[in-house]
Amino acid sequence: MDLPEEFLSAARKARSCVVLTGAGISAESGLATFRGRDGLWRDRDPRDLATPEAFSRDPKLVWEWYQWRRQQLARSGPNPGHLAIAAMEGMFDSFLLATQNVDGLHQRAGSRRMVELHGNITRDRCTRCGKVVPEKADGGDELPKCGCGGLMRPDVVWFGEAVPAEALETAWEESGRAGIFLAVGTSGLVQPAASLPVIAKRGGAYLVEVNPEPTPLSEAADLAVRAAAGAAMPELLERIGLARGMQARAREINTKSRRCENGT
Ligand code: BV8
Ligand code: ZN
Repeated sequence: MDLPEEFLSAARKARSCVVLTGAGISAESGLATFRGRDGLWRDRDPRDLATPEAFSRDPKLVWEWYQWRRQQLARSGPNPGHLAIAAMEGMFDSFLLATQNVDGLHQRAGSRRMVELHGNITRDRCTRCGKVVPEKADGGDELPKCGCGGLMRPDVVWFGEAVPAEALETAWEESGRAGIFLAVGTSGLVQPAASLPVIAKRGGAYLVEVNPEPTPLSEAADLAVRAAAGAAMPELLERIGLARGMQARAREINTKSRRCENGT
């Protein structure tokens, strides 16, 4: 992959790095994106289902959709794109991954320095007392209930609901200070997440977009890598590592993530 000198110099000099990911980074793990061709669930638009109104109107339908997504997730796992981002943490003094994804694949890939902007599908939350528990097995026709009698819901942020304040604060602060910002696998349509690259750019970050398609972020990007994240991220990781004089570490990480790719 040809990379401009400005990218390599930004990668060399940056003291802090922020990565924003969206559904596209989990596409190569076999999970449907929100807005791609495969993004629709049966004949419904996810955006009509991921709302508190849909849940109060028909909790059974919304639960069916989440159980279907949990089944997809159970058969899935992190791909080399997730692994490369987890490895990137150790290359910068300050690093933050802000994910819009709710699939938990970044944590399974080893990411630790991260915030979940939209919650996590592997947890349930009580609509009455707010208690959060690990997801319960599919109870068939019975809707999951809390010990307090309240109806459980997936612990995710729906459209029209506030993103967890602490996660957002951290993401805003780190983005404003980032020397390099990577927007990976996101259509850049959902707010307030889509404001992060804009804040980073305003703070002087070098902005990289990794996405096979152009998005509303493309115009502001200093570098658009028109490729799938599973292929591009290990390559970017190695080049960033080389630029930062971490040859051995970059190569070792890459072999590991390539091994993951061939499932060895
Ligand atoms: C809120 C969890 C207010 C559920 C999700 C301005 C300011 C503030 C809010 C708004 C605003 N304008 C509009 C709003 C409202 C709304 C919004 O942004 N609407 C959009 C659609 C216009 N925002 C909200 O409602 C947010 N809440 O603002 O509340 C508030 C404040 C205080 C008090 C009360 C209320 C909450 C938004 C969170 C919604 N929840 N998910 C669940 O998942 O079940 S969002 C959902 O979309 C997912 O999280 C998803 O990740 C996210 C964003 O989509 P992407 O990740 O970008 O995925 P997408 O499919 O769109 O794109 C995939 C991309 O990957 C594509 O570009 C594709 O080309 C690329 N790709 C494909 N394959 C690959 C690839 N890239 C790399 N490699 C590949 N292999
Ligand atoms: Zn409860």
